[in-house]
Amino acid sequence: MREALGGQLGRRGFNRRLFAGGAAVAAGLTSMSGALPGSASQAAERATGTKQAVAKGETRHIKLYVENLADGQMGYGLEKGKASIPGPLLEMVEGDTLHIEVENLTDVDVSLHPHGVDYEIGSDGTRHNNSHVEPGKSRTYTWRTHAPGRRKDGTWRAGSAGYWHYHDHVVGTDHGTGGLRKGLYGGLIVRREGDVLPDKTYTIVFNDMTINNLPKGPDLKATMGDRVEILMITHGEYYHTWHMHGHRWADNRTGILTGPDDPSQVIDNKITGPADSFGYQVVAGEGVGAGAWMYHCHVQSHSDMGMAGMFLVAKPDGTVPGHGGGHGGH
Ligand SMILES: [Cu+2]
Repeated sequence: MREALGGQLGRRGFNRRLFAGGAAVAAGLTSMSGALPGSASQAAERATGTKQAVAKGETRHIKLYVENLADGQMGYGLEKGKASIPGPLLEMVEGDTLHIEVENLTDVDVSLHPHGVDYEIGSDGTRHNNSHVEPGKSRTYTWRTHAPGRRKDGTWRAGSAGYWHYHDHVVGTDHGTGGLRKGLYGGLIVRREGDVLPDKTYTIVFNDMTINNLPKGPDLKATMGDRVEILMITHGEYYHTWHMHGHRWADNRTGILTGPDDPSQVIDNKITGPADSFGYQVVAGEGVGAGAWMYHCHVQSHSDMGMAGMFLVAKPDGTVPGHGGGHGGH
């Protein structure tokens, strides 16, 4: 559980302002509807009563430590001694810039390589352009993001929003094969202005035959009605399928239908290969109630070998029906 919450804990400190901003806009809309810019009021129409991402074009600086963990594993952490697998969940809104100073507390070269965001070659995190970090040293990587926009030639340039991830690219081999295997990976979410914000986010990584480098999947805890976000990432040697019992999502950027005519397929199972990532939100227990809802890889031999865990949806009194008589424990 600690591993699964690593990102959550990191996010709480890192992203509090984003959530506060979203809440302020949502509250403002109830008293000022019609007086707000188009994108914000359209977002409110889409999801009245939810908190939404607000684009502020912020530039932030954070520090990320790379540390050795028990059993030869490695992790990223926002504080010394707090490295986790997966590493902390990093969140941005389109237009934000993030400077990440990586300090290497291990005795091998490490790096930070992102998917999805804009960065110059010096922030690539690869050995061939010398953008790795030697033992005891630090290096600052810069990630930028942008909203969708029209190019001069009239074509559309996609925005940065998406469910992405970051990882080491130099431990073991020049592709970071050793770093990925040992746990040097984490989730990165870039939101678009107006995106619905979740109550909590769980980062789940199928890494070879493990989930978050654990022999079996961690418990994902929620209470009925919570808006729970899943960021699903795959690393390693195998293809998997991600399946969740009792809950479904739209196979689009956010996992949320944009309207009754959104043509996105609604699914509860998705194939995923190395370095793929996707995400979505569900309302815990919606239409099905509280319970110990299983999630697992649906490749049968994989689930039989332990690639499974529980989405524990508690009643308001804290009990989880059908789960050991109670409080979400084992
Ligand atoms: Cu699998």
